[in-house]
Amino acid sequence: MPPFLVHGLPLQVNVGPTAQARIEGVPAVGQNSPVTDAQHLSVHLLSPVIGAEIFGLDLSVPLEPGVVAAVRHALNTHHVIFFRDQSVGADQQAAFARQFGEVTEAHPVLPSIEENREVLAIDGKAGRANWWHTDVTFLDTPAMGSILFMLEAPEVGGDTMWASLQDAYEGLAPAVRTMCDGLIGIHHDPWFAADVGARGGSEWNGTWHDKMVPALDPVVRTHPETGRNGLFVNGQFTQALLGLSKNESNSILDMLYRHCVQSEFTCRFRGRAGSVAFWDNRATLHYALEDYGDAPRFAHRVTLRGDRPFGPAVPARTEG
Ligand SMILES: O=C(O)CCC(=O)C(=O)O
Repeated sequence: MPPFLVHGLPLQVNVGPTAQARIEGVPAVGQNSPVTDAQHLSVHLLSPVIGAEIFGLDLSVPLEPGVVAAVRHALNTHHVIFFRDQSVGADQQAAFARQFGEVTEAHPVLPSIEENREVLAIDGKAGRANWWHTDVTFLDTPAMGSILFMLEAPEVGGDTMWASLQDAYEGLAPAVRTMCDGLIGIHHDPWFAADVGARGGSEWNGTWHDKMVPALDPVVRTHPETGRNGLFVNGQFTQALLGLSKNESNSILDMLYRHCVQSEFTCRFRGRAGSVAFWDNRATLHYALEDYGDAPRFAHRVTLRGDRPFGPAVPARTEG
C-alpha cells in the first residue's frame, strides 16, 4: 500500500525512538503498544481499552480521504484519540471536524465564541466540567463527537479522563447486561431547560425548539458504525429509568455509574497547549479534573452532529 499523502507529500511519522523501535518490529508489551493502522500513520495506545495518540498529522490542512478513514477507524476502535503540537484557528478546527461529519452549532444553550458560531469556549475561569458526562445527551440527537483544541493549559493539573462505555457494558455480568438491554433512560438538564424556556427557545441541528423536553434513549446503545453495544447513561443528564420506581431507578443508575468509571475502563490525558482530543460521544464518558486552582486553562470545542441513539430497547428509527 502506498504511503498516505497530505498535499502530495508522504505523511511524516513523528514518534519517539521507543515507539519507532516497536513499530519496526521490537515485540510490544501486552496490549499497550503502538499499532500501525495504515502505513505511516502511527497510533499509540494509552490503555488497552480506551485512548490512543496519533502521530504524524497536521490538522490545520485537509487530510487525504484515506487518512480521514484511518483516523475515523482509530476513533471507532479507541473511542478517544489525541494529537499533539497542533496549531489550528477556530475555522481550521471546524474544517478539520467537517471531514468527519456535520458540525453543529457550538452548543444548544451556551453561546459560541464571537469569531465562529460552531466553536464553544471551554474556559476554566467560567466553569469546570469535573463530573462524568457525555455531551448533549439531554437532546434527542446528542453530539456524535467532540473535538477539543487546548490553547492554554496549567503547568500541572487540568487533565481529562475518559471511560469506555462499551467495555463497561461488556464487563457487566450477563444477567445484568440482559436487564440493561431492556431499559430506557430519561435524559434531561433542568437548568438548560429553564434557560431555554426563559429565552423562548433555542436552535439546534438547524431547527428551532420552543422548549427543551426530556430525551428517551436506550440504556444500551448500539454504535451505528461498528455495531458494538455500550452503556449509554451518565450521571449528569440521565435523570431516571423509564417505568421504574425512584428506588429501582436510582439504585440501578448508581450501580452503573460506579461500574462505568472503574479505572480499568478509563484513560487519562495530560493536555498541553496545542493538544487536540477527539472523542466519540456514542461510546464514552469524560471528566475534566478540577485540580489546577487559579491557573489558566482555555480550549475551543467543536461538536459533530449525531444520530438518534438506538439499541436493544429502542430500534433504529427511520427519519422522515
Ligand atoms: O475541558 C475538558 O477537558 C473537557 C471539557 C468537557 O467536559 C466538555 O467539553 O464537555
